[in-house]
Amino acid sequence: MRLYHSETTKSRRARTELHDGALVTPFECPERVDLVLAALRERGLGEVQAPRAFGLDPVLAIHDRGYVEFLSRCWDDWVAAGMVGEAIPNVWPARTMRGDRIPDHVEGRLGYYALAAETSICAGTFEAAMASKDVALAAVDHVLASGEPAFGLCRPPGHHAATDQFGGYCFFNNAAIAAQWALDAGRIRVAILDVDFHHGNGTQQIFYARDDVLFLSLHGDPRHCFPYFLGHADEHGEEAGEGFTVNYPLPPGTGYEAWGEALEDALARIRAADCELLVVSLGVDTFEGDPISAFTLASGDFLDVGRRLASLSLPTVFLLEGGYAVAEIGANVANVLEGFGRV
Ligand code: Q9C
Ligand code: ZN
Repeated sequence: MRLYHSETTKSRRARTELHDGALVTPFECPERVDLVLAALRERGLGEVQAPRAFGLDPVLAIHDRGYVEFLSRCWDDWVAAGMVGEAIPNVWPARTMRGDRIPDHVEGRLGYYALAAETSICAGTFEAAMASKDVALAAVDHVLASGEPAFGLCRPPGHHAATDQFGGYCFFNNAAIAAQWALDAGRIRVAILDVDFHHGNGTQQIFYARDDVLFLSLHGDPRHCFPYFLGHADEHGEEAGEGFTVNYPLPPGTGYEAWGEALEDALARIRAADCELLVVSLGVDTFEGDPISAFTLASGDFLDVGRRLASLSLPTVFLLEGGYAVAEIGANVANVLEGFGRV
């Protein structure tokens, strides 16, 4: 399996995350990258390569131009406005106000382009997001060219990022950008299987009305879990996309047996859908030791996850999403990839 990694993904090191009413050191930290990389190397899972720079066009195929421009300038504008801490949104165009005017002031713009407040923007954030999508694009490009599977060590993650909103530690939707790249390279239909603990609200929103991307997500029930406002079982796509979104909301405390049953249902739907490429949004925050999540998968279960995914026999690209039990993140990711390769 080919592995892609960029040192530039570590150029974002936020100091603050609004968590439980306090500003804490962010769970989504650059150490995650080094720990995953070390585990992949130790297991000899494949050759590690750096991505080339793919530029902004593949980003603009998914994201709004004004949003990308906002992200590229946010930190400089924030500093120029004389702010004290990191850029944290604190006001939104909520239900009772207008959402059709984009403010000029960076504080207002932050709220307009944010879907949550835990993700502070700091120096290096845009550069890291650019490197992260380059990792995803290099990985999918390799799969398309060779048929061989690939893993992209994306960081920051992507699946919460919507057309014009960041949040949930995500800025560019790496999986969506990779899927669109495959479609633009001639693939007719792509499946995105999201196994991160959290619902992939951004990926769902991006493809909700489309029939060229089948999106399936196993996640903590939004009645109890972030992102709270999307990911219910009755969301199944709209217009041409009717039937091309499938959600498996599962209760907090779900273990591997029940999770695996949902996975088997998702795999059956992928088998039935005539897809030419599988993009796995690979979060390992389903792990029992994850500090902000509520499923109870054991490290060894991730080997079986990989085996089950391999049973699809599809060209497959894995892109890292969440996983915050940093001591075990390397072993958990490596287990999925080893299980996949073993079949
Ligand atoms: N205070 C990903 O896994 N907050 N994002 C959760 C903790 C946001 C997770 C509650 C979690 C975002 C890619
Ligand atoms: Zn997650």
